[in-house]
Amino acid sequence: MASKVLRAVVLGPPGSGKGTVCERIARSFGFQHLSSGQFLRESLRGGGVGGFGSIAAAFLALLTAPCCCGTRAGFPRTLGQAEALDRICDLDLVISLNIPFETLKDRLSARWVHPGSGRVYNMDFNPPQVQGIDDLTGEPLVQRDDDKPEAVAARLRKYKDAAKPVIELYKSRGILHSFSGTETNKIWPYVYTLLSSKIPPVLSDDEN
Ligand code: G5P
Ligand code: MG
Repeated sequence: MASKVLRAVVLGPPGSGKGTVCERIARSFGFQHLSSGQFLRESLRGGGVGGFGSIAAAFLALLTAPCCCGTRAGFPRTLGQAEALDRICDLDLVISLNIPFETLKDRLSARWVHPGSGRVYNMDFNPPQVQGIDDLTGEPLVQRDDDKPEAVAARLRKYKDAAKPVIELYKSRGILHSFSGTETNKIWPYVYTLLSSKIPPVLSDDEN
């Protein structure tokens, strides 16, 4: 059973490394990683018709699970979602990733994903052992439709407008921790140190 619950969210624009950082946090601290984007994709693949409301409800239910230590990538993304989250729990900390736009575009054009699990690869950063094939299942990897350059620009604009008030809200509460840079490997040690000050790790930072 978890001895302490830490409620953290990771915010950042498309391609900023939310998923990558959350995976490392999950491994290093024995947390569960929840991704709102992955929830949405799975729902659509499964023919889900409940819309974002039902996904949000499932996501919020998971957030309230007792003894669940977790990090959430991509939620809340709007002020309305932040207010909904406020009604069910108090966040301990918020990690915000600030990555230059050109870096985001480059990363997303080289991203490949395993649709079944959501596992993420990058042809430069963490390539699969065999090109185009998932390391664990041997199934084919795909590129996300929303990773095309024109879609990335639109996602980024949408993110900026929606995220600004959310970031301001958490800043005013003194729980916002922002990290800027172009490389996850350089940002990661700072994230690890921050979290280690709140909850004991199960792995050292270089084991990721
Ligand atoms: P998602 O799935 O949450 P986005 O757009 O917020 O989508 P995305 O694209 O999944 O975020 P990420 O998780 O921030 O990006 O980044 P990542 O996958 O870890 O890293 C990006 C790539 O860079 C990967 O290939 C990784 O290997 C590589 N990489 C990481 N670090 C480095 C590095 O240092 N160097 C290099 N070279 N590469 C690196 O949501 C999808 C959509 O669903 C909707 C929205 O429309 C959203 O756009 N949605 C919501 N809508 C409403 N409310 C919500 N709460 C919603 N959540 C999602
Ligand atoms: Mg992601």
